[in-house]
Amino acid sequence: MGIIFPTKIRRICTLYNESSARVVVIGLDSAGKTTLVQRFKNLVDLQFNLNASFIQHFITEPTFVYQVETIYPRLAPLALTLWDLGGEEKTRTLWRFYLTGVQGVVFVIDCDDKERIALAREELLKLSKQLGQSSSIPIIIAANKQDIIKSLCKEELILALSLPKITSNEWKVFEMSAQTGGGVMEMFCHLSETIHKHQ
Ligand SMILES: Nc1nc2c(ncn2[C@@H]2O[C@H](COP(=O)(O)OP(=O)(O)OP(=O)(O)O)[C@@H](O)[C@H]2O)c(=O)[nH]1
Ligand SMILES: [Mg+2]
Repeated sequence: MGIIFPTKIRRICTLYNESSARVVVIGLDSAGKTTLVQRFKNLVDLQFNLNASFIQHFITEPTFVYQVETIYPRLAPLALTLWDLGGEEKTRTLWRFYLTGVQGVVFVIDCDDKERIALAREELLKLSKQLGQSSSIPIIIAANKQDIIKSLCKEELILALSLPKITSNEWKVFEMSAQTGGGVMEMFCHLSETIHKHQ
């Protein structure tokens, strides 16, 4: 037993080449960013730990500035260091300071909050401009809260954000629910693979 365990750890470390990609998780307040990061962490925990259990509900507080988590998903080419930024109005002005050296962006949208879709679009446009010349940085749009029946679906969201016009960065929309976990692992694995290809 004492020999097998370190070997497994070494194999896992080799798989990731002990490196991680820097990613910002951005979006309006209450979009579900912190829940998403916690859900991803929980799903990865379930991949590795037989004693782990699915967490039904996360209790979150509005994020004050930022929180950071490095997460190592099984079989993804790169681990992800996720900078979960606060989305409240006064905190949004600080987002630009976290974009230096970033390799990927997850822009989280509450698809049930139709009244603020225009505001989310504005912030996404601003972000895209701030990324400036770094158009090789992939932007993942997390169409969150799909567990709520009246949420905008992927096609409706693409229209509402006028996505092809808004950014010159490579983008992709994932329907998901941080609450149920649906779509979460697929989204982060896609991001890890895309960043890995760009390296
Ligand atoms: N129904 C549903 N509720 C969700 C989902 N994701 C998050 N929530 C809820 O949305 C609320 C806000 O979630 P947070 O994760 O704190 O949002 P945030 O984007 O981190 O917010 P700030 O830190 O203030 O920027 C919480 O009550 C979550 O339980 C989801 O997929 N479905
Ligand atoms: Mg938060």
